[in-house]
Amino acid sequence: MTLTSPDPKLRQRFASDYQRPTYHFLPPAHWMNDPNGLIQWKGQYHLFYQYNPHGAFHATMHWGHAVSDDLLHWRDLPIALTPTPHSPDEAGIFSGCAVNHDGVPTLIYTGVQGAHYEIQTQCIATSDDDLLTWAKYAGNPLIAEVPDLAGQTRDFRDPFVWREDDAWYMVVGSRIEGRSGVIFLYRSHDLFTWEYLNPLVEDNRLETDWMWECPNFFQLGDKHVLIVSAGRPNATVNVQYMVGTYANHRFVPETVGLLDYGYLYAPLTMLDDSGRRLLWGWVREGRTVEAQKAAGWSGVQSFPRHLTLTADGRLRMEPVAEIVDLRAEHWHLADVSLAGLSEQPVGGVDSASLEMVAVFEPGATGQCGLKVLASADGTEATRILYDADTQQLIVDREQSSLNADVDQEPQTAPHVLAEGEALELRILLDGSVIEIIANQRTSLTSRVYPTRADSRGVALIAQGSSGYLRRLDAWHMKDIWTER
Ligand code: DQQ
Repeated sequence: MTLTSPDPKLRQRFASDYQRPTYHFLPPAHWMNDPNGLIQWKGQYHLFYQYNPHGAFHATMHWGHAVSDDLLHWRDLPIALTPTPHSPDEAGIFSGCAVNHDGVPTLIYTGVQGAHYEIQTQCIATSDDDLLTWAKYAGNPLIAEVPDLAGQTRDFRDPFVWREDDAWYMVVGSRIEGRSGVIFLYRSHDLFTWEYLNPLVEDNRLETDWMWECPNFFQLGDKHVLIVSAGRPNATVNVQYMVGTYANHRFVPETVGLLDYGYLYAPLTMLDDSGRRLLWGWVREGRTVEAQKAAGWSGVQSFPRHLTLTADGRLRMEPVAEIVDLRAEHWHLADVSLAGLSEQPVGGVDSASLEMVAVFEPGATGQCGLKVLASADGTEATRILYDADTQQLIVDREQSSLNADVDQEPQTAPHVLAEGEALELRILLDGSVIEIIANQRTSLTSRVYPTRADSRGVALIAQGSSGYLRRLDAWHMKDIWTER
């Protein structure tokens, strides 16, 4: 079998699509959703992802594959996993993880069967050529049955595997019929034979009556963290995290939070060689299925984030430090009183690929923030605001696009500042993607689809604010596919 990597020139056909990100990872074309199988192998970062090679819509899931030396620039590799007819993965290869099994690169994933993916089983594949080609285990599936406790047999997916003491452990996402999401915990001594232990979390305190998918479970500092994506067909989805303690195969959450208040979904983490816990997530689209098909691409990976814990046991998130190598032209503004100010353009900024760091003293009342992706004639702009009265982050998308068919409703996230704490906004703007992380702990990912090529301006904005801008730094970001 000859395997070819996607032609890098494939990307060029999107060169004039200014809604398409240029420094976030996405495949050369077509559909991508969850990150899968993250692993650092011989120094290189491997990113696999849910991929439909036949178009920009969710169907026939494969695992796409890319590799990076620096977490910034990626090289497309051949598709890693393809559904095999008359096998446990004949209808698709759903999400999963990668481990180093005594020197053998190993992928563990969910194989699905049936027109509605009604049979979901856990499968394994290995590589003997440094992750380029993969052989599925002839004895698949490894786990064919959902534990009885589930009361249903369909939703059982997204294995996440780790090494603990002298055994392998696996968590699989599922739901207990009529009750809640659940994470099932398994143990193995050889990675092939698995013994079901118990639900990882006994006392499910999260309000979700649907399944928990894409579990991640890992140690962070002196705590353990469980991340689950709470999925529900045709309804709001979100990503929740729990920080707590783990003993005797049971996890007891102490702190619960939302990992993101917007479009980031189904994240996956990995431990890299330097000991960093890194996270990628699927940034969903905010436009119609037809618009995605017409564009020829759908789905973006969030910029990799480095996870640590805050002093009060919440998740701290920051873009990986490597990001500074993408910074190019720089703009700086400092010491601006917001009293009486409504708008002050940041002169010269003309970019839809920006990293921004803004530090405000927001004052006791009113709103302050930034206007981005602003057209010269004022018809398009997106407003990223902090509302001091309600202590909320707001993304106002009412004017983001002249196209009425894209998501335009405002997005909000509660963000309470401690007494005297400044507001720090870290913003990664890239075409139609805006990742906002406030004070390293509140994440709001947005999608906006400006229609005008000149929607690239930035301004400082305020309304009824008594606050102060300490500083704003903005950098144009290099295109990871064409610039070094
Ligand atoms: N996406 C995959 C599933 C997973 C879901 C299918 C989450 O494995 O549960 O594409 O987005």
